[in-house]
Amino acid sequence: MPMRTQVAIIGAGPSGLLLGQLLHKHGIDNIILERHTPEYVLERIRAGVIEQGAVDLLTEAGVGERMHAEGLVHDGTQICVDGVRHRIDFKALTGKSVTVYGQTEITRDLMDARRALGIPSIYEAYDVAPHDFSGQHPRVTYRHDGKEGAIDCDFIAGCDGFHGVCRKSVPPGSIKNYERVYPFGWLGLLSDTPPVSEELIYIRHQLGFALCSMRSTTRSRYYLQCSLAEDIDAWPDERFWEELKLRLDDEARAALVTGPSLEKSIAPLRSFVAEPLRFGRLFLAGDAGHIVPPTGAKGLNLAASDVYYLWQALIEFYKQKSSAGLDHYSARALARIWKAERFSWWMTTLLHTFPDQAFEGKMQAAELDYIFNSRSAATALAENYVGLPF
Ligand code: RFL
Ligand code: PHB
Repeated sequence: MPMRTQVAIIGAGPSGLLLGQLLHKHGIDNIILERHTPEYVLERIRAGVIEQGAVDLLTEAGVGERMHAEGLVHDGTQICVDGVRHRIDFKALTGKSVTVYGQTEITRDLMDARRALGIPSIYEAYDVAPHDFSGQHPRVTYRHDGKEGAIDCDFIAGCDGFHGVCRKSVPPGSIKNYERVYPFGWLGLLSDTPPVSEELIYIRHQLGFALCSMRSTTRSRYYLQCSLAEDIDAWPDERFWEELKLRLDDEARAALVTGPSLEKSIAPLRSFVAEPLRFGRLFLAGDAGHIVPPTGAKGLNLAASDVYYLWQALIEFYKQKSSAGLDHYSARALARIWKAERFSWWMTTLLHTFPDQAFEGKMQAAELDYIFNSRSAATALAENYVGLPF
């Protein structure tokens, strides 16, 4: 006998977990199917910067307590060009701040809350497949513990990330993909060492971009622009620290505390948007529908705004018997997604070293000079970084 729920959610990343939590709070049943174990999901080191809108939504979902206690509120960020640091004062320019609180912690808070409420999740669900979403009675099939399973539902939420199954299940003629792949990646290192600065430092350097970020006052996260052909085994910790030092300004170099890495990985940089995000009763949310390069810190925040629109639409459907929100989901979400895509592409273009750097470099220098000397230009950066409204 198949199980039955109102919303079958595929993927237990931040999108799926947050949607499930918000729906449950409003009496809408949901089941999450996740391919990996909870431990595996928690081991992925990803986002660190959370916009106020996402903070508010997590608070609304009832999982804000630890984030409010442990998250670091940042009123600005630093941009370092040719060894000189400039500050973008978010608070003065926009009245808003961002919160530094790791995606791992958000995921843990959401997982703990879901478990405590007894909302069903099936981890290690293999061969998950969405069916019949163009009609009124969708179904999700999967394999778990060696047995076949099926869930009948009203809607399927595809929260299964960029490599998930939902987007791939849509007939090719009904989806259009927009994509840009960048000619470099980010080599990231996490360490239990105090950050070099109280605020993040985005560094433009002739050797390549670098970013000094953090997870807490005792845990740092650093990134180096690297070649896509780079082999992680060629980067012992010592080599990473030496390369980072070359890209830092004097003050940061003097303040840098090195230590053993807790995690080290290479991520490619990509801009990607699928249109539309709705296919009958299947909805894509988060990385399943779009990817941004990490330079603007927008990925997780976009996942939160998608979830907000989808959650509101589902409430409208169940409580007010109106399909209007569902009908508008794709257009509403995409309007915000494309602005974040533009900002992330622009930040990436502004700060990285490109193969044809002679002309690009001059453009970058001119634009940075403009940002540091024009309140309007700095405000445009700050307004996008702290997050456009949703
Ligand atoms: P996720 O987190 O990829 O979760 C998708 C989940 O779906 C599961 N799954 C399946 N389950 C069942 N069946 C299948 N066939 C399945 N296929 C996949 C996966 O196992 C997984 O658990 O997507 P979600 O929930 O949409 O969340 C998106 C965010 O994870 C992502 O946008 C951010 O991490 C991006 N990002 C950042 N975002 C920010 O807002 N601020 C940042 O500072 C920031 N920094 C980053 C980042 C991403 C990075 N990398 C490595 C991609 C820094 C980095 C380095
Ligand atoms: C991070 O801390 O992982 C991080 C912060 C800011 C970014 C990207 C990643 O723009």
